[in-house]
Amino acid sequence: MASWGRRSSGMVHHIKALSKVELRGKAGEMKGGWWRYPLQPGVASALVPRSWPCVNTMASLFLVQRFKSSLPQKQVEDDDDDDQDLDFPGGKVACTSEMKFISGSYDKRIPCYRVLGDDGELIKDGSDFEKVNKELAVKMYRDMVCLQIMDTFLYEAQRQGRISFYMTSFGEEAATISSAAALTKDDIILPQYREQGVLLWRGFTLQEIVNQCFGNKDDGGKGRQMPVHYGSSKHNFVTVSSPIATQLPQAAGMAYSLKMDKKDACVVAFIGDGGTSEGDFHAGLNFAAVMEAPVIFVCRNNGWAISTPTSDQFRSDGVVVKGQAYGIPSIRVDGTDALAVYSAIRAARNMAINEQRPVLVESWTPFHIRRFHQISFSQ
Ligand SMILES: Cc1ncc(C[n+]2csc(CCOP(=O)(O)OP(=O)(O)O)c2C)c(N)n1
Ligand SMILES: [Mg+2]
Repeated sequence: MASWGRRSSGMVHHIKALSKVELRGKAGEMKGGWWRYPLQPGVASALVPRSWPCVNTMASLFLVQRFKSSLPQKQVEDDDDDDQDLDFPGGKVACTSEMKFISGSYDKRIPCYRVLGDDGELIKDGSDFEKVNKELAVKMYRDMVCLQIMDTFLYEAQRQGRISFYMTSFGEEAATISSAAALTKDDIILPQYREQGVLLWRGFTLQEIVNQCFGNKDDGGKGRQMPVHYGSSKHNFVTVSSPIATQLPQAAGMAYSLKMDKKDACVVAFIGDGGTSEGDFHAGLNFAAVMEAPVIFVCRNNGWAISTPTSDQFRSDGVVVKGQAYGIPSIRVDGTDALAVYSAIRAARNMAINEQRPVLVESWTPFHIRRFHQISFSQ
């Protein structure tokens, strides 16, 4: 146990040292208006601005036009005879003599909200996004770099047999760090297992992460959990639970308790695309919708549940449309676009708290980073 302790503290030292070097080394390479930070060769990137054209001189953040949220449609337009309307729970429903099945898909897929293009420039002047000040932006970038370096060390440690299990966030740095940046520390996080970036953002130290993964004497969970099953009440981060999707019904219930206590906070439940194939995903969304609970469901859709592609999991247009089916306002966002994720989560938080209702965010992260890097079991 003592030797594990020594090894883990050495690792923390290396991660910290590399984080600094990385930041200094890359700074000289900044060119152009916006800087796309390469995460790995061939890996999609998080986007970071060079000159921060969006920086707000005031310390606070600009207000952004809120996404419109609509209550479930109560009244269906009716071009037939009004007398034939059916009065059904939820509102009147038009009658039609035409036998017509609704389609299983839309003509067009739901668009993906992006602020930054592949070149790192704003896609469009006047884009609908929330600007960040320089201090916040630098912290976002620093934590993304730190997260990737930490992942590299712990992934290698797993491959070397030092720890039994590890989950990286490669390609998903912006999806988690930008989400964390958009929240307050009163917001309660229910993670799946790949959201260690949120913990880092909230001040959970590298040493605490490594203690957990090594299950050493300083681990807050006393070594009783598998690696990556982090948790910290101090950071409002509920311990990772091995059976995926169980956190969703729990999130709905927890959010309902915030609602009853009239708290100015929401619950944020993360889930992978694979998690949406579990019954708990549907139970959680429906429960939250009916109870009008202030919870944000963030689905990191990376296209795979270990080796099962999304095409073998569902035939819907991804995950975003499932929210609509439950009467939940939903958005699809580019999970590698730090500003888009930040803006979407800020808007979702406003909506969840001010309107006291759930919101679903489907965050698309790179589909081509496969399990070899993302999941490390001991086999
Ligand atoms: C209820 C349950 N079934 C199966 C598993 C095994 N399992 C662990 S990770 C995983 C894949 C999850 O994929 P996804 O939700 O897309 O997350 P990703 O790893 O892609 O981030 C599965 C099936 C589990 N942990 N819990
Ligand atoms: Mg997945």
